[in-house]
Amino acid sequence: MIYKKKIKSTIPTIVLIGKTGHGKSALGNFLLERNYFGVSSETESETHETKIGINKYKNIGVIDTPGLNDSKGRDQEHYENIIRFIRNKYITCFLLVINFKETKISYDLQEIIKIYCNIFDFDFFNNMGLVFTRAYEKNKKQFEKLKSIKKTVYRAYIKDIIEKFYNKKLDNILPCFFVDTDLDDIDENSLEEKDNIITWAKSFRKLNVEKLRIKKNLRIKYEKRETRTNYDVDIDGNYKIQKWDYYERYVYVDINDAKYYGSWSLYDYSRNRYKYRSDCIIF
Ligand SMILES: Nc1nc2c(ncn2[C@@H]2O[C@H](COP(=O)(O)OP(=O)(O)OP(=O)(O)O)[C@@H](O)[C@H]2O)c(=O)[nH]1
Ligand SMILES: [Mg+2]
Repeated sequence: MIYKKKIKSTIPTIVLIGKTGHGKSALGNFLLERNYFGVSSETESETHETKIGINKYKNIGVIDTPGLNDSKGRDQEHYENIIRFIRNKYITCFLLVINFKETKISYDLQEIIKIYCNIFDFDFFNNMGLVFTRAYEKNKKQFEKLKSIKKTVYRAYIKDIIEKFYNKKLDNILPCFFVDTDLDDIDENSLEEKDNIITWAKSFRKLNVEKLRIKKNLRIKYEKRETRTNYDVDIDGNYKIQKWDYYERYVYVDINDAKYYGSWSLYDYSRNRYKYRSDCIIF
């Protein structure tokens, strides 16, 4: 029998992340220079599996992921699949995909960034960039102005969310790329940005994705155990019974630092019975 040794790919690979419908799969196709990932034509979320594609000519890999904050409540399933999938890949960077036409940083997007902070590691965000899709504007001057606003506002805001989440400062300045990923009508700016993205993605070493663990709940940052003791005394004839009851409960802290309390449950007890009154009465 011939055993084929599986050689791990060392092609630098980008992971596309972001909100449903913002254009991850379309960007994936744009970077691969062919229609490979399924792109949605409606508002329904399209991608349900994490998938890798390779652009052999540019020597770059792209991983498309399902958007989180899915309306059908499949976030946990999607998250677990993403982690399992990327753990053995040669990941060098992440691109957060944002729709250029959105006029403000939605609550949803903020929530999603916190989820990514919760499921990935701090180091990954030093290798993260922002890609604005649907980035086109007839008026060049207006386009440059909008790009500059996006860069200033989004960079600062997203950096702040990440740094607050980890309570650590990023080295990264969050590079911003602007593309219109329509393969049938590619403009010069997008072509240039594609090369910029690929060069940027190749400038990093592999991230340590093997160490990622799967959490039971992608929105829970951490859980901690709290205990309390109940002390009581019972009298039984000439005997005193000292009673200690030990209770525990779990406190869950979510990505917004809100706390949820589990119910108290008895996990141990002890009883101490001793005579405290003599049986005979002395006159
Ligand atoms: N013209 C244009 N259309 C875009 C661009 N990016 C995305 N779209 C369109 O936006 C819709 C959603 O894009 P998708 O790539 O499917 O979005 P997604 O982020 O993969 O969504 P999920 O798979 O649901 O997470 C599709 O109809 C795309 O054709 C862009 O840069 N230009
Ligand atoms: Mg998709």
